[in-house]
Amino acid sequence: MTGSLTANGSAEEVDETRNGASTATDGDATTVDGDHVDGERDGEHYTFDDLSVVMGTYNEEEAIGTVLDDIERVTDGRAEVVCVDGSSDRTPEIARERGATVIEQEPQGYGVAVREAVLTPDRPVVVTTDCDDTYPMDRLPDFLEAVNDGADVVSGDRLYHGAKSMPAFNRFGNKAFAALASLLMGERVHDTTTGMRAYRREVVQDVGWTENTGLSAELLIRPLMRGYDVREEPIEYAERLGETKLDPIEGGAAIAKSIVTVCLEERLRRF
Ligand SMILES: Nc1nc2c(ncn2[C@@H]2O[C@H](COP(=O)(O)OP(=O)(O)OP(=O)(O)O)[C@@H](O)[C@H]2O)c(=O)[nH]1
Ligand SMILES: [Mg+2]
Repeated sequence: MTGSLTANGSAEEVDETRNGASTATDGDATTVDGDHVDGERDGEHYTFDDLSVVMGTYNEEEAIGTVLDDIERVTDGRAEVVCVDGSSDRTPEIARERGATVIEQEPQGYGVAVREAVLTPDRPVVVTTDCDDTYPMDRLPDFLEAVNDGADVVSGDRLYHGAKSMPAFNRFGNKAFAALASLLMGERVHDTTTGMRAYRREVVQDVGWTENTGLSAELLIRPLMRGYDVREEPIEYAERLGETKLDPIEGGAAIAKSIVTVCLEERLRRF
């Protein structure tokens, strides 16, 4: 059984035959072994009414107003917004004022918050973002379109356009994480640690998640290695508003460990 990773950076059209069904996708389609059978979709066409945008929020009062206003503007107020919040500043008040659902949680790290955030919605399409105004909410329509085109996971690739606003150390680290994951999966991925992705809800519900700081990488690697249709979508990446919540050294080591652990676990579960 096979799955596919499609990098939407190139415009070449290819036909790929999977599980006896023929599908056409944009970009270079390559396959990895997995166990997810991608059946024909029942002509579902999702709109913003089917979309939840979710995020962990931890003292993001400088940015949250802008991020939520952007989501409201781009989706005509139709997307649901869920914030899993550990803040001691005005972040949750600002979120509630703008109609978001706020779930309070003691701060325990990125992955603990984002795992709860992705598992909360009952809408069929879930998009993650950071609450720091780094990710382009203007691209939500493109992410939804890719899901409507058959993608199970659409992963925002910050490095495709160079990510010049990213600190050089982080850029180097993110490239190294992608190289490590690609090597271990036998499949080229370009950005394993991005915070902006769209998921079909079944994917986040069906896979068990174990990582904390490394959750972003896990959310890409497990679906890909299980044969889901995972596509990378180049995105612009902006400079952060407010303070980072990630220690680059400690966080980087945790992410590298998660990548190795998750890739090995996924290889072992094939036997
Ligand atoms: N609820 C909650 N949210 C968190 C926690 N840690 C991080 N976050 C949120 O998770 C998102 C990602 O954290 P960032 O600090 O942006 O981490 P990063 O993107 O790796 O680092 P930057 O490059 O500085 O943006 C942000 O929206 C944070 O507010 C936490 O312990 N609890
Ligand atoms: Mg961030």
